[in-house]
Amino acid sequence: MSTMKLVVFTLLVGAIMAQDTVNWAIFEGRFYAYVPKSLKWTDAQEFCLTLGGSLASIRSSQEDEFVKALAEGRRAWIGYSDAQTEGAWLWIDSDPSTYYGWCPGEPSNAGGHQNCALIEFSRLHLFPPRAIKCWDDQDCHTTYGFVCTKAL
Ligand SMILES: [Ca+2]
Repeated sequence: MSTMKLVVFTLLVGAIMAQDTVNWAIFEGRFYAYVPKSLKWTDAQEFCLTLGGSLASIRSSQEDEFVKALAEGRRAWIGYSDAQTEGAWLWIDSDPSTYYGWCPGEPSNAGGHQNCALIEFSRLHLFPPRAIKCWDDQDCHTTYGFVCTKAL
């Protein structure tokens, strides 16, 4: 096998294997997948790009619940970041939505370096006492699974 053929073959197998790691689900006109790979936020976005998508934007409470159900209680990066300008949270896919599902007290920017959002952060709600799952900002270099979306 020539080197070029080997490169093409390797890329092809790589693409097929990448596709195999995700199960797409459909919600209101988009594909969504929870990817159980532990990656930094920028690497997660790169991985979503290889699947023809992007880290997920979340635009309503219904979509929030759907995406959380996909993640099955696991923390997961979504495509929301204020890395460019502190406090100016933007969706990586440029979605103009202003919906958010932050936990009480979040985004905290703890330590001055929390610029990426994840879902399924557990927070104890005191009155009435119950565990709630909501968004938290964390250090973008921390590794988590993540949720990709792509167009149908
Ligand atoms: Ca935080």
